[in-house]
Amino acid sequence: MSSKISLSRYLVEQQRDKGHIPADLRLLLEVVARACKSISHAVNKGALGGVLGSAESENVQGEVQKKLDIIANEVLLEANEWGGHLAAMASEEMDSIYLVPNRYPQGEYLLLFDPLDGSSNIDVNVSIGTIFSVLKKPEDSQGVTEQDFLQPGNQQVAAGYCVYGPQTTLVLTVGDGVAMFTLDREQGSFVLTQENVQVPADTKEFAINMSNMRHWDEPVRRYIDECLQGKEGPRGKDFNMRWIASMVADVHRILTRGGVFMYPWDKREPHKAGKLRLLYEANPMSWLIEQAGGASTNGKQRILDLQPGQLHERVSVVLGSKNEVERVTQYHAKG
Ligand code: AHM
Ligand code: MG
Repeated sequence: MSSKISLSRYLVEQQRDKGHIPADLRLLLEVVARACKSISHAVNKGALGGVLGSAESENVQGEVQKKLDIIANEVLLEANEWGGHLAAMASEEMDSIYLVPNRYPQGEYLLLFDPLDGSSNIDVNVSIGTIFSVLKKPEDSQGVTEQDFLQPGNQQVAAGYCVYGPQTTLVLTVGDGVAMFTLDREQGSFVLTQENVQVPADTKEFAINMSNMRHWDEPVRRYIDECLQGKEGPRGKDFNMRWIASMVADVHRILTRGGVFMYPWDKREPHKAGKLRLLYEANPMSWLIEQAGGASTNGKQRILDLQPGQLHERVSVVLGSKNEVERVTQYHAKG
């Protein structure tokens, strides 16, 4: 008998033995994982599946959509709408919320996702991924409105991502630490490959898009400048840099070996609050990082405590190894 633990078994144990998640949430997560599996297949086919390149449309943020952005969005909607566990969904690729059609039973959860993060990497065969966050519909709410989604990240009941790289890996938290599952393509199932993931508190690796340096605010400049000075500078050690331009892949590296990731606010218009979206990028990633012992702020405050004002709100992000995130945050406090 194999001693491998499948995602299904992990979730059953979280429900039955640990009492961490109700049955409906377990089902929801199984469905999200199934959708990720099918997105992974589409991504893998690449040019053979005719899925590369741009579609002739823009999303609500005015970005040109890639064919795979749209496919991934549809896969997630179709997989999740009929199961009875959801009330509504929201996505980076959709202007407003998607209500579960009346012909299906309504559940009590809200699912938010970036169906395919790292869009600029799709056509060049570099890692991309799906990010998701699960909230509970507020109890007093009749029907579902956009307002119901505007909950701080500390209200999430599950969060995760699936990275489509050399391996397809699903990373999940339900508030009981972080677990990683690798897709076994022969069996067609996600298998637990790491539990109790921990981000080291210190690091010598940072991730930021250096081409934006001239737009950064002073505290970010100071932090990066000190890293670049290496052993001879105030930090007394040499730093390495990585920037994949897929948040999923950058965060995956940080969960695996530590590091600090930043997409800060900068002086360009119109993205005054940063580039990344609070509800379906920053919040789920922040919870994962915190569950692994790291930290995540917008430079000033804990991201998970921010009260969202809009569905597609953007936010500055500084996350990863705790001591580095605290340092960047202190520099902002002094500035
Ligand atoms: P996307 O959701 O449209 O793909 O944009 C988000 C991505 C992140 O994955 C990544 O960290 C960032 O954009 C990269 O931005 P840039 O191209 O400015 O380096
Ligand atoms: Mg994204």
